[in-house]
Amino acid sequence: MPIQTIKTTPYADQKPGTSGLRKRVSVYSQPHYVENYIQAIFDSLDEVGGQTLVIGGDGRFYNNVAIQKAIRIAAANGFGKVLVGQGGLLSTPAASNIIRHYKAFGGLVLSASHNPGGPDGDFGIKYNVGNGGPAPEKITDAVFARTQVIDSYKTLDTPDIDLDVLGTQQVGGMVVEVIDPVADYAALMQTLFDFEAIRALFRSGFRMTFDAMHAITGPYAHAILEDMLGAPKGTVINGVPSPTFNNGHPDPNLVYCKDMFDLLMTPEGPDFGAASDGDGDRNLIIGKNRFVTPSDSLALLAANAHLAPGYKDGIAGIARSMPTSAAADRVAEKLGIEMHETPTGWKFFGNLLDAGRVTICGEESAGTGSNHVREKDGLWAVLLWLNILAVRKQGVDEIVREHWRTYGRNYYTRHDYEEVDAAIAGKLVDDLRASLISLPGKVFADDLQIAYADDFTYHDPVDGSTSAKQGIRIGFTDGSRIVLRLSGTGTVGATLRVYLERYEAPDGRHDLDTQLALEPLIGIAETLAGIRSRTGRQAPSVIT
Ligand code: G16
Repeated sequence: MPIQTIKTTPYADQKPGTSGLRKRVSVYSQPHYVENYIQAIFDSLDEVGGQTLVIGGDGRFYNNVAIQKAIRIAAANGFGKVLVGQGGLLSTPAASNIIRHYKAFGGLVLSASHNPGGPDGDFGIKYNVGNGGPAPEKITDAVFARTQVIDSYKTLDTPDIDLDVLGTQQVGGMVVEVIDPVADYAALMQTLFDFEAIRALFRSGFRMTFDAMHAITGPYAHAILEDMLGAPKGTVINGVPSPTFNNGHPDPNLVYCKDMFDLLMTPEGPDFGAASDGDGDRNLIIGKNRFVTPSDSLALLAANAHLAPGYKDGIAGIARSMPTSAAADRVAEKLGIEMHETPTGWKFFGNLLDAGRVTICGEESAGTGSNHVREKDGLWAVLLWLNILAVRKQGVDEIVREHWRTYGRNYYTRHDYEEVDAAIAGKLVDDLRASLISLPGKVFADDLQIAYADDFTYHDPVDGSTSAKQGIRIGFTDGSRIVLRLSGTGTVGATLRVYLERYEAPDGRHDLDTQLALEPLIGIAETLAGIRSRTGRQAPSVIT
């Protein structure tokens, strides 16, 4: 079968963000757009001849089109084999596991995560390397550079392959194997968690609801929670993946899972509520009368991980992204283990996990995971919570309160200003950055005194690389913090994120309303950055 070399011209906007290249479907649908990007990825890698590539996505609109293109380009570039999930489906953590389990060269993960899908929604392509994790900046920078000069790509003139039939097919000289998307992942979960204890929990009448949000975790949750762990049928809701997420927004937060939250706050509601996002790497955890913030969840999972068989010997260390609250730091301190603060983006955890320096990682953006894969993992977090609940025989609220009495509470919130004019947002950040040097020592109401103000630079302790300009940190003498940065995952304009945190000691007040507890810091952020006057927004678009 002759390899076709197709002439093309570069697109200026193919710079990967926090997590791959996320754009509107209308952008991805432009002639050669997908082809350019995938060829640029392959051109930026070492020799791919004869190697195995994993491909899968969250089933969103355009998934099937992009997968067929990717398979042809992979074949034309000399890959020996492609492993693809049946129906083109693989959750992001399952894709990471498949790459690792089958020792593949890397993988293409097709998703725009929690962003809406459909013809007017978003699509995304991310390349993961052989450790199963997102490509490091060295590679994403090279990919972007390549997209700017690309003048041709390679493909084959072959019919679409049937993604619904398990087994092998041939595309040019390359084998394509369609695999069960769930089996290997479910087997991995069985090695980590005490399935018998969780089965007993469900037998005892414990009730949960899991919202798959019409996204990728439906098949995984049905198989693991209902079929393997014996949760009653109906525990998983919205469990059939839809290309448009049933016209919903697959972001498991208190805005898009408000119905579940409300249910959990009622006496007749279930004991436990959870949800995952478009591609299955984020999680939402709600107990009866208790929402657990992602930052607290990270700390709680780290403190209790030893109760699950996969972590029974303890954890080596914890890593969190810089804007994530310092709740986990207190756990690491007590356990006497390493604690790392990294830039936003799961890719920064890869080296620490590979080097065995940390076992559990997490981010304020509803992501937690461990060294079992190199992505955050929504269902993993849910199963670890279930394992902990089964062993401790306590409710979520009780466990959370005990945790605060031991470690103190980090009140925490994030205010997002979405689709702000990019130039205005950029200037706001630049001006704040320029003022940082003058801030230490300044005192505000409530005796809040600035201890340090900087723009976070990460020095990777494993490979020595440096990543600068990762977000503005303003720290106070009492441990409070304001963090401000621009999102790297938005697709329209700029999203300004303001993260606010205040520490309350173990014997302090743990029952305050979060927004009220953080009010003084919210005021200081406004004073320092002038968000309202500059953006014209009177309130954040989303508060989490
Ligand atoms: C991605 C990244 C995360 C990051 C999040 C938010 O999550 O994988 O590491 O924390 O975006 O990033 P930003 O603040 O730059 O928008 P996901 O679930 O969208 O892949």
